[in-house]
Amino acid sequence: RAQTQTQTSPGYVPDSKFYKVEAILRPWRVPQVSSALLKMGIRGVTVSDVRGFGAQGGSTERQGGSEFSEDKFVAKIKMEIVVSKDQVEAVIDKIIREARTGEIGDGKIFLVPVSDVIRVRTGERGEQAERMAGGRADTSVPA
Ligand code: AKG
Repeated sequence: RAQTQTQTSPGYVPDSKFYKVEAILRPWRVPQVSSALLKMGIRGVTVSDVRGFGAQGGSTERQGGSEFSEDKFVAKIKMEIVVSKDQVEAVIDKIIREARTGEIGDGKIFLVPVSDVIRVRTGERGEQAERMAGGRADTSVPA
């Protein structure tokens, strides 16, 4: 496990079947994170180029008395992964393990309940849409 302070389980309130793990990460750590997720069987990952700042106001070292301004946005990657509840903690642990340097700017993870998952190709919903499946048997729209 990563050398981090691990909080006790949040109990997932509001309770949901699916959650989006939204991670704001250092761009150069993203290939390492995504290949680790692929290795653990995660197949749906969305990434976006984003810019932002957190508690440090975009500076790696906070200068005494200095105010942050809009030009302090730092380039990050937002990685979004929707998984079923039982996969949430493993995904979070993996992201922390692969993304953490221990320095300011490692990013943050947000956990968001997801109401439903719908596969566009088939119209499947819920667990059918979330699980990895393919091939012809999977192409018909359920009656
Ligand atoms: C923050 O604004 O909270 C930061 O961590 C700035 C440093 C960085 O993101 O590289």
